Amino acid sequence: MRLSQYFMPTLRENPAEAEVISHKLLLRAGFIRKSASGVYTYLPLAQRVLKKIMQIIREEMDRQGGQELMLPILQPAELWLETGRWHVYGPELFKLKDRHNRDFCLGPTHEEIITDLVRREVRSYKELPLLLYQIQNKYRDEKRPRFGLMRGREFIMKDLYSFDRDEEGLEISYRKMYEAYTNVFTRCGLKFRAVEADAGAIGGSTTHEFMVLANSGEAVVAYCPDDNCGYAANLEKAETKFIPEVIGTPAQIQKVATPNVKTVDEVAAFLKVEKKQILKSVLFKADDGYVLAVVRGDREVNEVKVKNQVDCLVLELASPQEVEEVLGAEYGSIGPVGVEIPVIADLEVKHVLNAVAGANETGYHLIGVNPERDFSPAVKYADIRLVEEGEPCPKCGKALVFARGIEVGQIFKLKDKYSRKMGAFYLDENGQQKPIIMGCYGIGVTRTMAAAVEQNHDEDGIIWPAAIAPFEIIVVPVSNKDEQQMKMAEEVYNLLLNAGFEVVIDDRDERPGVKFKDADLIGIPLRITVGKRTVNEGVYEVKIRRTREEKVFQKEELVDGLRQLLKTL
Ligand code: 9G3
Repeated sequence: MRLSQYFMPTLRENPAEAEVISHKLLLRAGFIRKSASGVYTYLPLAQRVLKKIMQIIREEMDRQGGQELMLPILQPAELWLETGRWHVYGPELFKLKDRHNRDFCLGPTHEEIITDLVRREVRSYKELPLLLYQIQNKYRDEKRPRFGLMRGREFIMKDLYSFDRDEEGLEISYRKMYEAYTNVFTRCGLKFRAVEADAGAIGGSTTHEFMVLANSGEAVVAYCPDDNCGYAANLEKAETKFIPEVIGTPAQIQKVATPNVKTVDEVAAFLKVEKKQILKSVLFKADDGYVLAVVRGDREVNEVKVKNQVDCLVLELASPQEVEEVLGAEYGSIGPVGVEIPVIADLEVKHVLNAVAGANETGYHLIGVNPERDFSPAVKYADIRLVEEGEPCPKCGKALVFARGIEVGQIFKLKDKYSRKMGAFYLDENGQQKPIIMGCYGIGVTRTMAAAVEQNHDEDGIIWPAAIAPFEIIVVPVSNKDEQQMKMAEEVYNLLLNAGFEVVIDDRDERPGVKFKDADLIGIPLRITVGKRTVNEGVYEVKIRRTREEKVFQKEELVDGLRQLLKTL
């Protein structure tokens, strides 16, 4: 490929609208353009990267026995009404009508469509297991599309669905996908971690997220530094290792005035107590009811853990007005003593024997609170707090380490959630009808491309891992005016093409500085400079994008030398 003809519109300035580095660099380097909010055009450079990622995914899915198919993007409302998800997802679904006024949506995911297919076609245990997948555009009308390719409204996803006879079969399919995903992200040259996650709205038990590690990631993962232990979970899921710490000795409960003292820090300063002696109370609205979560003042509430303790569909923070209505006080003065709504307290709370808590009267706190004595007997104690870095690993006790990551893959056990709702049954060896046991497994393809940039860049631009780089090598003649340089550049370009490399030549009539800057920006792993030294001494300077290291090769050494180098990048 010749850069003089290549459709690669680069930008000199950083685009103002881009909030994250991958968005900035992919725009600047001419990989993507925005078409509408959360909708992007992938230019030739991006298409090459995406095709490589998709090829790796296809090979790894096929290796595990996956069969590729293509499901419709346009999906009839009837199927979504069967599972109830037409209304659950509401405005996030892109809905449309055909000329007969029939309702459709653009597929945000394909559980309904594929379960419909399988319930019609699969009859017997002999036809199971099945692993079916596709790579396709997905549509989600996000409230706030953000961060470029990270949260688009149209994006590419690989989605695979497994169909098994029973849970043992599902376990095997799940492990196959875990292995496939590990291979995919390893082959893409990305640093990543598989972490336990909360199944949340999807339901089911076990779930793992595959996180590309990057400081800009939105998600926090907690992991054990000991590879033999291997514990890793996202922050919402990460369990705490409960170590009872008795704080204080029982005292008489008393109400004290704490005017304008609201936050835990203010209470600690005003009453001259340690933060861990204070009880922090947070009111949640759980469907139509309320629940009060209580943790020690030096801890934070983990909303996901609270939700798992409460039998409800939606759990959200109560508004200041709701706090007033339910507890009769402002947020800074609420507490668990004497309330009529359900109270869930963290395991540690029970051991604060002389605690400070809001009095449910604005401007007042209670001191000398003893949970066992003063809370309603209906209180429930559970792990509902966020784990902190350095706390003991719940599995082996070593100090946990935190890292930031970007979720690029997720694997779920759906079990019979969809097959029961939609009537996807099979007949077993004894002629008995049973629900098909399902799993679903997704990789965000366009998000993986963006995550690769978030993880691999420097101040000059992108640094593609060789396996997913748009080109492996860029040949740069320093001066287009120098006929000898141009001739030698063309020669080496053809030599490398014939040797099977993915190579591009920068034959544009630009100053060398511009060419070098663009090569760095686009992020091609290896750059070969053809300049005076090449003409005079017959040597080729090879610059490694990632390390900025320069190596010098004779023409005869070039093909082998580049092949070796690329293996390491
Ligand atoms: C919707 C809308 C948004 C959604 C969903 C449905 C997320 C939805 C979860 C999944 C689960 C798995 C197959 C591949 C692996 C992940 N956002 N999810 O179900 F209608 Cl609008 O997509 N699906």
